[in-house]
Amino acid sequence: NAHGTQTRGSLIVIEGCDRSGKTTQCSLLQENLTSSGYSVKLMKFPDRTTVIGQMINDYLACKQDVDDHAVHLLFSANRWERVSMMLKLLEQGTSLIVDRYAYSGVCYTAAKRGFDMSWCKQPDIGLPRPDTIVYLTLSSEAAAKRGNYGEERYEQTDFQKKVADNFAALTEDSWKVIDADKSIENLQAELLDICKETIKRSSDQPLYKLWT
Ligand code: Z5A
Repeated sequence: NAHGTQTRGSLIVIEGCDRSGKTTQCSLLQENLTSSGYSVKLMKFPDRTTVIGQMINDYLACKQDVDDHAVHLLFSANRWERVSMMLKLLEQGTSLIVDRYAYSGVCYTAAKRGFDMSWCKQPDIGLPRPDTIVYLTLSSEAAAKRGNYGEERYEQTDFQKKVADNFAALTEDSWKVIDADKSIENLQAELLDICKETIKRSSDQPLYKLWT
């Protein structure tokens, strides 16, 4: 900027229920933003490449049973183990496009019997707060028509319905809620505009902490 200080990157989170197209859209965002000259890195939670991520992967693939409380904490720990890298990149001016974050953490666990949103939020308090949260909605009927549905744990329509209700309860005014039942190209155009606007708006703003 005019004073020669480096502007920070933006933290942009894409949330949504299963099969809403988050992964498809996030990769396209990375491609399109990079080719327009933005410095962008794609991240995905759960990050299955770490030791904790592998434990989560075995749980999701139904290879391993884990207590519901313990697995909730693993998902959170999997985010915390990436925070120092995230802060470094943001500080260097790289924007992060993040496929799922703490909001998935809260909404999926809180859909289980005996859990409430307030307990579920606790371990993620203090994570970097996103500059923008996009929430992609998709009806369970539309989701069921998309590929590979029902292979992993959590992929049953009644559970997904509870998750969607939790997202609706968690949504704040600042969230961008977008109907994902449209072509990949049209959805991408909308998301690209949101990302560019966020990067412009937040570059000189402080980065806040989640749920504080
Ligand atoms: N979970 C949790 O419990 N706690 C946590 O803290 C976190 C996650 C972070 C795995 O997540 C599970 O972990 C997830 C939440 C829980 N449980 N469930 N269910 P994941 O993100 O690794 O995996 P996933 O939810 O199964 O997401 P996904 O497979 O990555 O789905 P997606 O990213 O939303 O969609 P996609 O892969 O881009 O697209 C799905 C299919 O639809 C594919 O065949 C596409 O070609 C097709 N598609 C995409 N867009 C369109 C459009 N626009 N039209 C038609 N078809 C499309």
